[in-house]
Amino acid sequence: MSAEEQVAQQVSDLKIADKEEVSPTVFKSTEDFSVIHPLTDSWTLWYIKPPSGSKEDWKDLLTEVVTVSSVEEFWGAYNNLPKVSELPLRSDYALFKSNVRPEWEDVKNASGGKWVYQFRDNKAPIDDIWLNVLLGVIGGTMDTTQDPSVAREDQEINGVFVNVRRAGIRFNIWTKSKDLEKLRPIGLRFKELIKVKATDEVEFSGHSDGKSKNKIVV
Ligand code: MGP
Repeated sequence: MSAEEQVAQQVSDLKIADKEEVSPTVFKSTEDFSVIHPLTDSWTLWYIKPPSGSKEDWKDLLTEVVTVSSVEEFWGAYNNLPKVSELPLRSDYALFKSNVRPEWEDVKNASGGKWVYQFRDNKAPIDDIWLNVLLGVIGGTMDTTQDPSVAREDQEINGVFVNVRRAGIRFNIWTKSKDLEKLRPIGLRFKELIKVKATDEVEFSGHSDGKSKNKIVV
């Protein structure tokens, strides 16, 4: 089995293993340690396989792997999936709120954009950085708009991508809007979570802005 087939097999095994019985949550009991810890949102992990030819439809590359709604489900999924460093070139992982597809076309992404940083050398601890990004997103520490005074539908982060590319591993934070006042603190927080220097720049661009227009850096 090739490395690429092994990754596909692990992804599909996890899809089958997903969801056993529903357990009581921590809100029901503060003493019973078998209870589960719900997340504020459900998140879906997607695997995007490398295109095998130039004519392949983007939609055919996407596989919905697993949806997690609790801390325990998150670790169950994370511990059974290939690490980013084991993925084939030109593949991606994406983790999105379960009501948003990881596509520009989704109505919740269409007016938004993404903060991006690409590690151009192969010395960065990519697996640790991706885990940091995942925890920052599901735990709500990445989304500086996620405080109790902000309505859920006004929160900015829809999801995150990691792209495995020859030029280097690229991390992307997809946002709902292009409102820079709200997005600048998220960009700065993103820099902290991926542990780049303050002088390194992360770049924001809108999904509909084209290649070079309207790029903002922090
Ligand atoms: P990419 O993964 O964002 O960048 O998109 P990459 O691989 O570095 O390549 P480049 O083209 O930006 O230099 C790769 C390709 O995947 C795009 O050109 C699209 O064909 C397709 N694609 C990626 N995304 C995130 C989408 C999407 O949301 N919708 C559609 N329709 N196609 C997408």
